[in-house]
Amino acid sequence: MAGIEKAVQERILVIDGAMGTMIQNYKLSESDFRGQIFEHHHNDLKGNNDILCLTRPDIIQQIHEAYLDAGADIIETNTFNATKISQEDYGTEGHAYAINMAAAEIAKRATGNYDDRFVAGAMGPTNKTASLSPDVNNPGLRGVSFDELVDAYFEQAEGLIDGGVDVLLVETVFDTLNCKAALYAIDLCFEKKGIKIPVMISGTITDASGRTLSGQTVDAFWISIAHADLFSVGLNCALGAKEMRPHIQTLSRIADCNISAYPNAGLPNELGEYDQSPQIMRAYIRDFISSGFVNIIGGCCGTTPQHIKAMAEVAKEFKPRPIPTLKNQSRFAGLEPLIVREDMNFINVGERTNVTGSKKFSRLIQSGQYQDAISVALDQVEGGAQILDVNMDEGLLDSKKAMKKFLHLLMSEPDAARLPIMIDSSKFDVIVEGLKCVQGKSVVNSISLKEGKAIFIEQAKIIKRFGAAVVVMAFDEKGQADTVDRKVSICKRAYDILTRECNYAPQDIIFDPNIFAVATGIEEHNNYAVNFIEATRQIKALCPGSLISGGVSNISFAFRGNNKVREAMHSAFLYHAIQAGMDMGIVNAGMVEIYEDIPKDLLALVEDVLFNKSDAATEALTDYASRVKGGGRKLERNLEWRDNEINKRLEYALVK
Ligand code: THG
Repeated sequence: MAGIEKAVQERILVIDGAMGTMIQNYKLSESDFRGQIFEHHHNDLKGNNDILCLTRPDIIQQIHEAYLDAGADIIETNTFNATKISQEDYGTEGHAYAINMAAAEIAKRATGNYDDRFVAGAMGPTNKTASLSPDVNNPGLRGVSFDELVDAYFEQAEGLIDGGVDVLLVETVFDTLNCKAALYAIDLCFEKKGIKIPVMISGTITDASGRTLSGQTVDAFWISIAHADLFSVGLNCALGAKEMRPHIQTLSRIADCNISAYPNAGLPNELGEYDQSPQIMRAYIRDFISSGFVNIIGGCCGTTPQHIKAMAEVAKEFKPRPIPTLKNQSRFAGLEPLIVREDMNFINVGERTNVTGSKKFSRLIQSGQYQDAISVALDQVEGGAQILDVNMDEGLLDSKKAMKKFLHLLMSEPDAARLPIMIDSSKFDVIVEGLKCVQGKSVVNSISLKEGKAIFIEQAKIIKRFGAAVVVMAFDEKGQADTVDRKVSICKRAYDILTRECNYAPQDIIFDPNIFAVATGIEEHNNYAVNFIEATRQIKALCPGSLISGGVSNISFAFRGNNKVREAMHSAFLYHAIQAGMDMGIVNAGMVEIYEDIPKDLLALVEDVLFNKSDAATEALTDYASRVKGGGRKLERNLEWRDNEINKRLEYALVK
């Protein structure tokens, strides 16, 4: 166990305060920032605090020592802006590695005089955001890509590790996609170096609504990063301790790792300064600690060694928060969380944002009408979809490009961005492209043992690095499983590989035992519904914690064009599959009718087909179908409510 892991079990750890304000006190000039190394640098460097690690290491070390003297257990390296992305503002991006390495060495030197103090390598959010457009007129635009962030964070992590930091701290996270890129890079870096050190994450809530800048709630933020085996998660900066309180409380309830909080010294005044005194701040911190919210506390903007001293005194009085044991639930997230609770009947995954599953969507995407294609997603949300399946697998499309463009636009549509995304493609590079566009915890649809175990493991590990859950199809080297035995044995084999060799939580595994069309006229197809339902029952028992899903509309492909019969088949099939343990399904959201509402004569015919009750079942249903051609329910978004007066509109919106 690393020293800090032992220390955090014994006491509440104190993290240091602001670096920037301490540097300001030295009233440094341009030439201090330049030193000798940058004497002839083409840009002004004043204000590039991180460059002081190279040009005035003496000052940075003094500041660290002041915080250590005040009682800080953890000091942060002076590297908040030391990625090549942020350093570009000063034309010093070529020095990023050197800054990080030097910063770590300075901090380590400072802790050298103490036992049991730790250096956290600070990794800021960068000055760019991967989830938001820098241009209001072009919501699909992004100022930085996932790959660029991974590249920059990898270099920073490597410099910090080479300089000897004890932990890495990804902090002031305002966009979870940036944070996920940092986690991705850190994981790559650990793999390259064959080491692992603790990782801390600290997000920031920038407005009173309790969301990150990129729009996530605190619980969605946690769900989106919980894959990374974190030492701690917490919040820093922003609005100060008072406003942070409810969000730290939430995190401390839902996160099964250490909790950190290092707020600003209150809200900034008109001059942008922070003036909460050490005494006042101590009271807030005492409240955090005595309420059992935190394991690590400290200060951000406006806090000084006096503030840290006051906090260290309070920290000594209390025991650290015990880490809670959480229920093993499947959790997904868009801007908001989706937690699969026991009392939840079924999760609807909207199927229509699929170029092979909707003629309308396909036409809109292929003609480049992406904004209109978004309305297909909104219709699914309105129809009750809780996850959106997005598929761009069409020969005439550049699927990677289409996936990226559509997801970027979708993410700027608040009503749709609330939902987790199911990234659906048979091409793994399209899936990876999709994963790079979403900040939440997505579901990959799908992987399988089709091309053997080695490729399966390779893909599973990449998905895990992005923090997504995964749909596994019952498909192996021999082909798609259609019998109960093959469905069950393939899923069990995949379950064992994922949980034992890829470190997957069972809750992140969703099996799809293949829903195939019945009543096609081919006799072998007649057992397909029964086989799915029976396999579901057995897989749920054999693979505890995992979920079962399937493409429900496949079952009725033989009745294309006859929505009345199709909808009856879908709901009757779901009624029985859910009882057998099916947890979620890809459906035409809004078009799944209630089992009890299916006309009894139709229901009898449908169930004869689904349960393969007689040789005449297919013919009887086909016969019925020919008499009720057309029909089916219409899903229309009625926008009349928008013409009402304001109170009625609000009422409608609230009820919705
Ligand atoms: N398992 C998993 N993923 C899947 C499937 C699955 N993804 C795709 C598919 N199967 C599920 N999605 C759909 C989407 C639409 C239809 C069927 C399955 C569908 N569409 C109408 C049709 O083809 O008749 C479209 C009509 C129209 O264009 O309006 O039926 O099994 N993991």
